[in-house]
Amino acid sequence: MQTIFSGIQPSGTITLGNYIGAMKQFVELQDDYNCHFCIVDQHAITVPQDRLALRKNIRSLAALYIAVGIDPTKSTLFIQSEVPAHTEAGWMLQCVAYIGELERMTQFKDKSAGKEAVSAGLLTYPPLMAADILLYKTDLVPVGEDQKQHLELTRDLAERFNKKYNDIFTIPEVRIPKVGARVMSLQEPTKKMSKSDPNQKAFITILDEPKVIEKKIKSAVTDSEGIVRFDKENKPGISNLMSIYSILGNVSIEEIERMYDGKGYGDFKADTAKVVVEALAPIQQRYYELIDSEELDQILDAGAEKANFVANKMLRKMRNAMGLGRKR
Ligand code: ATP
Ligand code: LTN
Repeated sequence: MQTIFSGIQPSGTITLGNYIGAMKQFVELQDDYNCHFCIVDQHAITVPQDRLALRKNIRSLAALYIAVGIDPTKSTLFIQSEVPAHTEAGWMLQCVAYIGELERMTQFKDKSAGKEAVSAGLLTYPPLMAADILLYKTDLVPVGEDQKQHLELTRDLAERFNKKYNDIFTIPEVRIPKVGARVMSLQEPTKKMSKSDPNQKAFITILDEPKVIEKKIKSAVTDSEGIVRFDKENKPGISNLMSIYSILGNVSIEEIERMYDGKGYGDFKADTAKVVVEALAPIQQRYYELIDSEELDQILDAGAEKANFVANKMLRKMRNAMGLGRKR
């Protein structure tokens, strides 16, 4: 069986973008792969976080993984900071990475733009991500489109390490969904939907209540043409809503165009909201059952134990390859 690794930052409640671009595919893949899903809290602290909010978001993300359908008997679910091998391997890979290539990462450029104080961790974020992936001999990394560049760097670092030290790493492939790889902001549909967007109206979280979802979709930016037609370039707002409808409602884009032929944006938006509310209802119900349960702690304890075991084996190989410490 091939191995999968993916991570999500506990930087806020996950959005429809995270769900459609990442989590939904995790659920579909877990029957066919040896899967590891991680709550990457060490990555979240590369930007300022409130400690209480971070704690809450970590637990909430864990519950959401289970609520969307991750089965802990099939997949390993764990918190990154509970497996210290990640930061140690991340350090070693920082020493393999070049500053120039890290400065070229678009996520770094986007997140540091216009900021007065930028943490060094924001720059060295990708080698830590590479460590996450490489520690588990990962074959496949399912992520949204925005992470493609980080995956290319991970492959470069793995190849460089293999050549320079010892051939120990599997070179991972990226897996990007065909539809929904880039769910756009509801307010600026040329920008990706992001959970850390300061404008709350720009994203729908997976825990938003029906009324909130209706409101956000109603106020989503569209165009003045008034025709429900898929055209990403000229009609990014409507096309984005159509993609969301299509994926969550299991209806093709062509079918949606037919269904709303001659109807206005009002009807289309109201129905899109309905589709979203219905898709999220069972997830929300399971989430509230789990969030304060002991079951969740047991799942995370078991996940950390399994992950520590696997990661430590690779970490020992890395230390040996680089000549750190004494031979073990
Ligand atoms: P932040 O706003 O804190 O940077 P984010 O919302 O961009 O966070 P991440 O935690 O960085 O989310 O990403 C988790 C996963 O969700 C990744 O696989 C990423 O590619 C995917 N993802 C994030 N935003 C979108 C989006 N708008 N459309 C599709 N996939 C997305
Ligand atoms: N950088 C990713 C989160 C992330 C990740 C990973 C994804 C951290 N480590 C390992 C896949 C594999 C993000 O911002 N979405």
